[in-house]
Amino acid sequence: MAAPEDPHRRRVGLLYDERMCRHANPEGEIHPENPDRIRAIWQKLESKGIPQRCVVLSAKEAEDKYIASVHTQRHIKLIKNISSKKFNSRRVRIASEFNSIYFNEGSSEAAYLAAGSVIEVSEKVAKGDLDSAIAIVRPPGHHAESDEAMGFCLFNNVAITANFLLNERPELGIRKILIVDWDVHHGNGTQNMFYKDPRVLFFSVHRFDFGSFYPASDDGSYCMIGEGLGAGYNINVPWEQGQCGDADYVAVWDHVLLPVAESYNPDIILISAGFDAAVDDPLGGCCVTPYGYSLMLKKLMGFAQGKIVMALEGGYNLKSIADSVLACAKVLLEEDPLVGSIKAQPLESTWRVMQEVRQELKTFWPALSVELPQKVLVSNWRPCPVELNLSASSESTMENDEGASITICATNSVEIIEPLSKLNIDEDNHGKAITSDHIPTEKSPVVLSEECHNAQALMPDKNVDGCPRWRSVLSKTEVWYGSYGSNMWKPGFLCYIKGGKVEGVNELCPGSRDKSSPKGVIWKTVPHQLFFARSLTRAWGKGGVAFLHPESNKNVKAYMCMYRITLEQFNDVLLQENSLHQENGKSQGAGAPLLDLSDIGVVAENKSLLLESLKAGWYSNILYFGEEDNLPILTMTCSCSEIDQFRSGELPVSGPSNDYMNTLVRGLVEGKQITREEAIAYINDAATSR
Ligand code: Q9C
Ligand code: ZN
Repeated sequence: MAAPEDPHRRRVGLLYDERMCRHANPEGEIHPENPDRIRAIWQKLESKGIPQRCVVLSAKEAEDKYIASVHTQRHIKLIKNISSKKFNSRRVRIASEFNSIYFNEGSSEAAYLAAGSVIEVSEKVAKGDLDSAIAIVRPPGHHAESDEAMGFCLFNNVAITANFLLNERPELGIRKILIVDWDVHHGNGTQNMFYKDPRVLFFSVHRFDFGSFYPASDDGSYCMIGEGLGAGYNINVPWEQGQCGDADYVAVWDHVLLPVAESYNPDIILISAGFDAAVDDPLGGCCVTPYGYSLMLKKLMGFAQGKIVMALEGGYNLKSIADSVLACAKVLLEEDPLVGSIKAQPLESTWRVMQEVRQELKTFWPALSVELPQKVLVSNWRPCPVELNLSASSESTMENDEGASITICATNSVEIIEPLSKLNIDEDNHGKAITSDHIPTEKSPVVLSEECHNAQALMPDKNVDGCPRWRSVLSKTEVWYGSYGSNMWKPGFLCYIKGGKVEGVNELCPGSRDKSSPKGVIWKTVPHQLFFARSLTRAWGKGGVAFLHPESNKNVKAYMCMYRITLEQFNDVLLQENSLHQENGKSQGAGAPLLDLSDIGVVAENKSLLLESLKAGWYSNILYFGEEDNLPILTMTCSCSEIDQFRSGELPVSGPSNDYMNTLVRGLVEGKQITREEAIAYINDAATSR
């Protein structure tokens, strides 16, 4: 029962109660949904010292009035009474009238405790008393319909809780709830309860097998997108087959769930956390590892201020579920960085399913309307460079303004690094044009300009000119800013100086305070690897963007277009580059420059400098490449720890979008450095490197 003393430590609620073990199969027969499931989980957590690091809570029975928000009085009455003596002779027969249900003397109490427990921890998370929580409950809930027990589920614990937060505790400010149902079965009950309700976004990823996998109804199809006001707020990702594993789930997270979650911006996330998609589960036939579950969870922690509640649903291999819950608990406790890697490629069917889902939902979620820039490859990956095909293809109806389209073709020259880095190659599109990207328009222009911070507006501590003092100091120092990505195209870069927006870019830039043009432009190559990472940017939509490996490597070279600008301007470029991405877009500048005069000396000495004030940004690492005309040459890129995260899959990696790609080629060609063919070859190379 020890609460963490360190106020900075994350407060994670953990609920377990032995009374929920009293619900058991009366025949004494072996049943997959048995009391040992939650005992095994609890024992594992205890053996690893997890409870001592959490806020341990015990179960509470749910009140009927809360259950009544999703269940009929008839159903509540049945579950309330089914364990009483007067049902002794009829219990088994009644159970047999339901689909996959048993009842015994302990069922009523367990059902009330399971529902009450999820309510209990969720209320604490919503209040902020806890950061997140895990409710180790049974019986599970997500198959339970309003008037029907089903699929081992008596009350729909998660649905009851969602309604409780929305209707009974409005003062807690929970207006939008994301339910993520990663149980291997479709959460039919939850779907039905919120089908017309936009306050609950229900997302379920489940085996469907074209309608033959339990619960084997069409409800689990990707066509079920919600109705009325709830249209667009029901998302099903129906696997066509078993064998789905970490790579498939992570692909769906990166390409469906996370873009939608980002736009929906939930106030809390409830996870219907079944672990029957785990490797070795006897019912699921899938192969998600504990590492996979921990990644799925970690990727959700960036939303809803980390307010996440996991409620156990299914999961029938005792060791698998215990290991998986342990991995999740560690993530919530923010124990230490994840270690592990994703061993397989997404299945070919996963690619197809994602396309179908995105197609179905793209009018509701513009972030999904972009064609996936690259195809997720099936298991036998062949590395292949990307080739720009600048002659317009008549097959492509969605070419960009230049009529350019991208062709991707296979070769077999590049060594394989980390598996997730291979999510960026398209095998079927060999020799064919891929339609070009749309720019997502999920935010209104008003929101966009609010989020694109005006560099001038960020600076208090003003002197008489209305400018902070550091600006006048840094405006007298010049540096070379070495650009290696889209800023190599001068009109693109000038937005960061003069303000405005260039075609193909979905972003209005405030520019620098000092809008004077660069005093010089020269090109250079540096011995660093260019690569593409991340998967979505505000400016370019879907697709990765260019980074330079922070460490030098004599065997490679990267082109850099260097602009001679003032250190004040460089600070404004840094600020804008790091504000592109909404989750990292918090303004940091305030009264002090991001990179001061004294920092120049430090970076010249150490060759690189991690800016603490930008550590949430994508380009927090300043690199130094010597001098030109006695002025330092600087650029910005990711940190070394982010390189590790790209490799582990903790951060997404993705090839460039068409528009982004074209801009790089344009920069290199218009800068008269290399021919178009050479530029294409150069980017091909980078697109298959990490
Ligand atoms: N032939 C949960 O995971 N299977 N429920 C019945 C009948 C029922 C699973 C098979 C599976 C229910 C919460
Ligand atoms: Zn299940």
